[in-house]
Amino acid sequence: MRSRRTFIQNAITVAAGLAGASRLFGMNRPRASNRCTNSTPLPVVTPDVKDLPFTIDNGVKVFQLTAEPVRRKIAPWKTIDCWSFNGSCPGPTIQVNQGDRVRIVLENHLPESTAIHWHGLEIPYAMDGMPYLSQRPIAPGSRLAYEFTVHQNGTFFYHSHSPMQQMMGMVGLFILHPPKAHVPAVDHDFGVVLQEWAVLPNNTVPNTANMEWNWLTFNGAVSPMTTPLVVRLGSRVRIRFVNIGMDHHPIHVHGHTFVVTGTEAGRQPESLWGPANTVLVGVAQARDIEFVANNPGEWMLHCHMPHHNMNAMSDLLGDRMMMTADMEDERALRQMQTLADRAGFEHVHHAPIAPSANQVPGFPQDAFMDMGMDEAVAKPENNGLPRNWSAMMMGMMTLVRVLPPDLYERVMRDVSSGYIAPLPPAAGHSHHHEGGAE
Ligand SMILES: [Cu+2]
Repeated sequence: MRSRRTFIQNAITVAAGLAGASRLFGMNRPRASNRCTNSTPLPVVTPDVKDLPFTIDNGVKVFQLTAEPVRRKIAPWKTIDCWSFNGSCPGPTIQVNQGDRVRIVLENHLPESTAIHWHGLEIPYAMDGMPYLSQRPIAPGSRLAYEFTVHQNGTFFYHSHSPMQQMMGMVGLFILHPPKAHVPAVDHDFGVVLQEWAVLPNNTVPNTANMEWNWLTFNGAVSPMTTPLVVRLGSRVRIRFVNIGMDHHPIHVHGHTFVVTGTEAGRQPESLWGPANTVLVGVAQARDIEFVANNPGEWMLHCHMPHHNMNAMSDLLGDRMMMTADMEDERALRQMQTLADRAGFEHVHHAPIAPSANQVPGFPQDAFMDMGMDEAVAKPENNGLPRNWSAMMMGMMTLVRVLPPDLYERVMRDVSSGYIAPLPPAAGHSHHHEGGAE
């Protein structure tokens, strides 16, 4: 129990997730991106989040969830106190098959009562998770079993129905697989949970009553700590987004055109698949997008709300102020280095500014905000990215790495073995001392 509580999600690799999911579905799938030959749906990979294992009891898939507080590292320099399922925020991903009978036992280790709602599932009223209506609140230290048969398929989620507990992080993906993969079949299937947090400067506890959010996460991590989605060039990719917060998120992918193949109610008819490159994932909604990754590159996938692709967005207070407090280039750089030393970054640099910058009304806007932290977020999935790639990666953002087969194989081998490649030489990177001001 203790180890679960202190479990740090960002140590989990995609490889572990894949291996776990393959075991979960009893599949023998040595290579992640091979299209299924038997039309069995691929397990969904939730980067930075584990799958929830199960046992079988008389044909019923039995899952154990524990609602409990956890310290979650959302950025290399920011850890928050949120509420979780099984020490995971967002909660572990549940994956079952359409038609399965499932039993989910919720044990409450929170200091207050709770319950779980199964968002969008057409299940008996008694299982709906509504305290005082369909059930008694689950008191601290007690447990309750939910049991139902799932007859739908698609991207669903589970969450506490208490608004404040939701904003403390109590949500997780609930994937219902169809008996046969939807056509056209995908080669990669990812899940991404969108969350926002209001953590005031020098605090670790989210302010769930706030209306202004300063940390925006994909699967519980802000960029550049998010683990990229690594896909093979030419493969068909599905990404499932779920939003259980206070804000809407227009999710945008670079370099590709996708279709929206599903909502929180399951698969959409093909006649509704209009082309797009941005999908609005509203509160309480799920959206599945699919595209052919036919354009090689390190493509951004991010919420396009300007403040949602920033970290520590808190007016000009607190932790953001640390980076912008001094408008002199040299002193600002020293301040950034001080912060970086404290947070364990190993190098800091930023984009060039003009010698006359301080005479321009409005300065600074972006200057001093982009901080490279490649070392602090190094992981096999990032192998081969250019030096200082992490500098403009912030907030609700990750990369879709569309890699040619040889490079894809190499990165996936690294993911399996846990090998982290040395950073490429710094030579080519832009720095204000190296020719920024003409
Ligand atoms: Cu957003």
